[in-house]
Amino acid sequence: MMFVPPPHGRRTAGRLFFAIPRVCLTFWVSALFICLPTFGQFEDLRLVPVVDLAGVVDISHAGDERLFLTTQSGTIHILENDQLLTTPFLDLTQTVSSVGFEQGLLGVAFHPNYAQNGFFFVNYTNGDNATVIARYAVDAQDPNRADPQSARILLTITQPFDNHNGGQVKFGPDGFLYIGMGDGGSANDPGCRSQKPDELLGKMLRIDVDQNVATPPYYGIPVSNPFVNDQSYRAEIWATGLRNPWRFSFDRVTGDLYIADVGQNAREEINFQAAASNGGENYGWDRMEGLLCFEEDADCPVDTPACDTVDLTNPILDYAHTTVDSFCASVTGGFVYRGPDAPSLLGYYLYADYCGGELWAARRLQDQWTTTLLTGAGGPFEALAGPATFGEDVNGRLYVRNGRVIQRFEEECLVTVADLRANWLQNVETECFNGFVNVLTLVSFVPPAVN
Ligand SMILES: [Ca+2]
Ligand SMILES: [Ca+2]
Repeated sequence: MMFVPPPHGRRTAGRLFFAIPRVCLTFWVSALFICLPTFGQFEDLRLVPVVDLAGVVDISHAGDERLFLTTQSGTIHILENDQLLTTPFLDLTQTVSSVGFEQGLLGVAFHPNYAQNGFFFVNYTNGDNATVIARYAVDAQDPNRADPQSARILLTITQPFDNHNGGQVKFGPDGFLYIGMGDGGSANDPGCRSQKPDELLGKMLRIDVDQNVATPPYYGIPVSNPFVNDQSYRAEIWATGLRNPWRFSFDRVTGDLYIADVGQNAREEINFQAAASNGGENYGWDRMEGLLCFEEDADCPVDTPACDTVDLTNPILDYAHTTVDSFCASVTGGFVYRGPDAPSLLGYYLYADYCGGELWAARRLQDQWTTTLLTGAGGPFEALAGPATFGEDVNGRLYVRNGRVIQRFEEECLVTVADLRANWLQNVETECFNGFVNVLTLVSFVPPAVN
């Protein structure tokens, strides 16, 4: 293991004086502090290196304190108390094909009742270049090992090209497994697969893994899936019109779904689906790329909505490739921050660009989405190196891949609620004065129930 120093691990003595001008205004209203945002809100954020492990594309947890790190080449490793266990949890390198740049073991999701049933689900590319969704179980004798003989294949989805495989699998707050599928690859969705109702490509899928647990296909269709009564659709489809959803996540507090969709040559986008959604959204590809019109294929279904009509759901945020500091642009979706370590990020959705290394924090205020660049001039971070994935642990701590290193978001001067209550005056008047601002946010923060 190799550790590198955090890029911004500064700690300034005597910062009390300098901190005063940017301390937010506080009021005591109905027993709640209200903290107005101030310029420089994010300046005490830092990224703390946790582990050096090459090729991580998924970071997840099983409902306990361990972190599971998945490499594109096909291994799943356990990080326990920030220490990497020597033996992988599961080694699928002989099963997974990662020949193509976007192929490999791309996602892992642990069953909401993992502690009882030991089931987890993987998304990988097989030797035929197809996407496989498979279930595995933990070893009955060893909680840090999976049983490689336990594999049950739920879905095998043919991929016409080796790129745009999506790859994320996650359980929603409804207990169903969501699967992000890319459009099959090449460029410009040559088959208009994202809009075809009988194709699983270019879609968000939703399946019930608690049906047919012991018999093929080892899943069933939730009766509330949006197209179960339309025979022209595959019943697994939850939403359509995606190009290459490279990372989606659920806000662990609200249940809202955020889908980052990689664009073609012009725009990268973030899509939002409220927790109350009944599904069936059409996210537009390839009629639209971000907020721009794209193309009208002759082989699209005749009823495919036209660009910029109400039947398409526009992204909440998009950005131009020309704004990214790189020859390419490729969005990596993150999470809404709900952890204990970085209070200034609470409620913000974090996302990054894999090519340029930019990192943003977005939030909605009065139905307007705004985003703040956290990297480069004026931001707390330098550009990240190939941020391929984010990940949450059981407590909501947030991690990001930066080069080979997995790093955790933290705030430099953090005072805990317990600290504050024990001796708040001391905390206010000592070197953690700036942390006081964060504490105010922390006090009003209600930790979410896990799973
Ligand atoms: Ca097309
Ligand atoms: Ca779109």
